[in-house]
Parts: sequence; C-alpha cells; structure tokens
Amino acid sequence: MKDLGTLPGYVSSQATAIDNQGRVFGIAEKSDGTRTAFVWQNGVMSEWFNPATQTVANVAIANEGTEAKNTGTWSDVAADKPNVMLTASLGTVTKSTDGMAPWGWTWSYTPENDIPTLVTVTITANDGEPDHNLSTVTFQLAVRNAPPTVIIQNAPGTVPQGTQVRLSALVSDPGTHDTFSNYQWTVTCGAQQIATGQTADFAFTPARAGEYHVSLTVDDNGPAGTNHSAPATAIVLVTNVFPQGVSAGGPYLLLEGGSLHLAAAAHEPDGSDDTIYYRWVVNDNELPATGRCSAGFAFGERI
Ligand SMILES: [Ca+2]
Ligand SMILES: [Ca+2]
Ligand SMILES: [Ca+2]
Repeated sequence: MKDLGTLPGYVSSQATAIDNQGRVFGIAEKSDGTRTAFVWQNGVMSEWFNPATQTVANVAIANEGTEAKNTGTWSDVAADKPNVMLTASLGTVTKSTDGMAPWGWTWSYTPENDIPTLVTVTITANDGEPDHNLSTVTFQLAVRNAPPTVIIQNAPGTVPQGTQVRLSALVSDPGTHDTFSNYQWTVTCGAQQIATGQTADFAFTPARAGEYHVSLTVDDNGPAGTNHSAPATAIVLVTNVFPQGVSAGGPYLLLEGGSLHLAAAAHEPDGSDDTIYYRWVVNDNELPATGRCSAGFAFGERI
C-alpha cells in the first residue's frame, strides 16, 4: 500500500487503475463533492483531463451524396465509460465500448452538396463531470462535386425520313441541390454534322435515310473540371420513303407521225431533301415491248 496524496484543493483521492508504465489513475474529490480525474506518476499527482479523443485520419474526403467516414479513439480512465457522450459538430458519431481502452468511435456524414472549402469537424467527448469534462479533437472534411449523369429519352430506334425526332434529356446527380445547364446536343450522319441544340428538349428532322448518331452532355453548377457529364449517346436509323404521288400523266393522244410531250409528277415526303430521278419506259401494252414501238419514239431517263 502506498499513500498517493491528493491534488491541491481536493480532500480525497481513490485509485481505480494502474497501467503497464506504473501510472496510477483515479478520482480526486473536493469537500463540496466536485470530482476530477488524476494520474499519479513517479510520486507526482496531476489532473488527468478526461475523456480523451484522438483521430486516426485527419482528413475525410467524400463526394456529394456519398457517405464520408472517419474513425478515432477515446478513453476515460476515471469515469464509467457508458457515461461518456460523444457528439460531432457535423454529422453523427457513435462510440464503441468493446474490449480495452482506448475505445473506438465512428463518424459519418452524407453531404447533399459539394463544399467549396475544407470544413473543420469537431468531435467532443463529455464525461458529465463538472470540471474538465470535455475533450475535443478536430479533423478536416473535404466534399467534392460529383458530375451529373445524363441519358437520352424517347429516342426511336427507327423512323422514316422526314419524320421529326423529339428527344429529351434526363439528368440525375448525387448532389440533390445541383442545377443543370449547358446542354450540348450533336447529331451526325457519317462525317456530316446534321444538327445541334442547347436545351433540355431537342428535336431534329432527318432529311435522308442513314444511321444518325446523337450525343448529349450537360454541366451541373459545381466547380469547373468536376461538373461535366460523360456523353450520352443514341442511334436513330432513318429509312428511305419512296417518292409519293408518282404519275406519268396522260392520257395522251398520239397521231401517227406526230410528237408527244410526256409530263410525270412525284414528290418526296415533307422533310426529305432526296432528289427524284425519273425513268421512262414506253411500250404498246403487248409484251415483249422491245421493237413494238415505232422508231420515232425517244425515251429514256431524265432528272
Ligand atoms: Ca454539387
Ligand atoms: Ca453534382
Ligand atoms: Ca426518299
């Protein structure tokens, strides 16, 4: 047995633990009942500021919309460990009391948006004692913007030429408060750029048959370099529509030895810019036609 003495101003002390280094921990009490923790080492008793918290990592990094985490330890030699309350200035912290001290704590926070500068997060441990009841530790939190994700809605697999294709952008973002701008639509067919657009809804009319490639990107309001979506793409196959209203004119009356002017008509569907080529074949309705027409006929193609 050894008399440890007590702290100045305190009337009694009670040891509760001793560690491998020979340090003795316990509680000193004043005459008015105020208590504090002490540590006794090499014959000297001093106040032991409890509880103690200590981080493992000093910076937590997360993207908006995803959970940021950090862990650390805490201890309280003198107080009953269930009485120690851990709180966080941002997010939530939970403590563990498994095993031997120091025990662990886990902090988490899910930011709804990126934060332009580092944020200092303070973890506070409070053992409920009237004096020296708080211990704090801080770390830095960095929250980055996450780029938006965009998809192209209402893209038809196949349309006839001349049909307007109406598309819209569906944007999602882990940052629930983000806003979107700078829509960039591009339509190409082969090496040719067909159309561009800068709004969330976009339409174009393919004038010719072919394979049309649509691309779309969008920006959110986060910092440059983090705010640009990956491109969304769609392919629209455009089929040819044959000329409509094809007519060779007539009926025609041809007198022997006379000449005849034939007038044909046809048109492409609206929106098409195809060129119409005409091929005339003239016969006398008896097969085979070749040789049954008079030599005075001229027929062939014209554009
Ligand atoms: Ca954001
Ligand atoms: Ca974002
Ligand atoms: Ca056509």
